Order: sequence, then structure tokens, then C-alpha cells
Amino acid sequence: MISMATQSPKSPAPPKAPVFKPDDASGGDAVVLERRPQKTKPPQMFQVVLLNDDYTPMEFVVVVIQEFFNKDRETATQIMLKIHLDGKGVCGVFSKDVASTKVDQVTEAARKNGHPLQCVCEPIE
Ligand code: TYC
Repeated sequence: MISMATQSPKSPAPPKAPVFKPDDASGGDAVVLERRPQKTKPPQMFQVVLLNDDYTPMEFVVVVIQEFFNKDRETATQIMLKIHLDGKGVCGVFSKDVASTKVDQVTEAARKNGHPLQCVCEPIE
């Protein structure tokens, strides 16, 4: 007689190992990422400041503030008068590159028109 090493058809099926089903579609390989505090700081900002002098015409300063700092005539006039009375005034706040370009543009316009108007930028905070 030939004996077979098979299970008897009458013996009960072996207990199945528990099956873990992941909640996601990762197939169980999901990686949990830890949230880290933000490392990048916002960029340093610069204010562009006009300085008062005794020679640059008020009208020229008003037009400069309108043209280079996108202010309406009313606001530009108020800023010009503040500079005239206090000695200096902020015309806008920008990133370093933009502030530096504004200073160059205003200075070039002033020199081309024969005015000594001074424009500088300074870091804020
Ligand atoms: N003080 C100038 C005048 O009386 C006017 C002026 C205003 C000049 C602002 C420069 O940034 C300035 N003509």
C-alpha cells in the first residue's frame, strides 16, 4: 500500500493567520512624517526714504512719489509735506532688490533734472 503524506480530507482546516489591512493604499508601507517647525524666515524688508533739502521743488518730489511709489496725488502730497516738515519720510517698503532699484531710479531722475534730492533705503525691524 502506498501511503500519501497528505492531510486527511476529514481533518479541519488549519487556523488562518490574522490579516492586517492598512487604512491607506500604501500596502502597509506608509511612512509617518513628523511635522518640523518652519526654518525659513521671511526676507528682510527695506523702507525707501526721501530726505528733505532746500532746493528740490515740492512739485518734483510729489511727481517722484506718484511715479516711483505708485501713490495718488493726494497721498504723494502728504508724504512730501511730511518730508518737508520732519526732514525725512518713508515712501514704501520693499524687498532689498526692489528697494535698491527704487533708490537708483529716484536718484537718476533727480540728477537728470538738476535736483539734489536724496533717496536712501534702510532695513526695517
Ligand atoms: N524742502 C523743499 C522745498 O521747500 C521740498 C522738498 C520736499 C525737498 C521733500 C525734498 O524730499 C524732499 N522746495
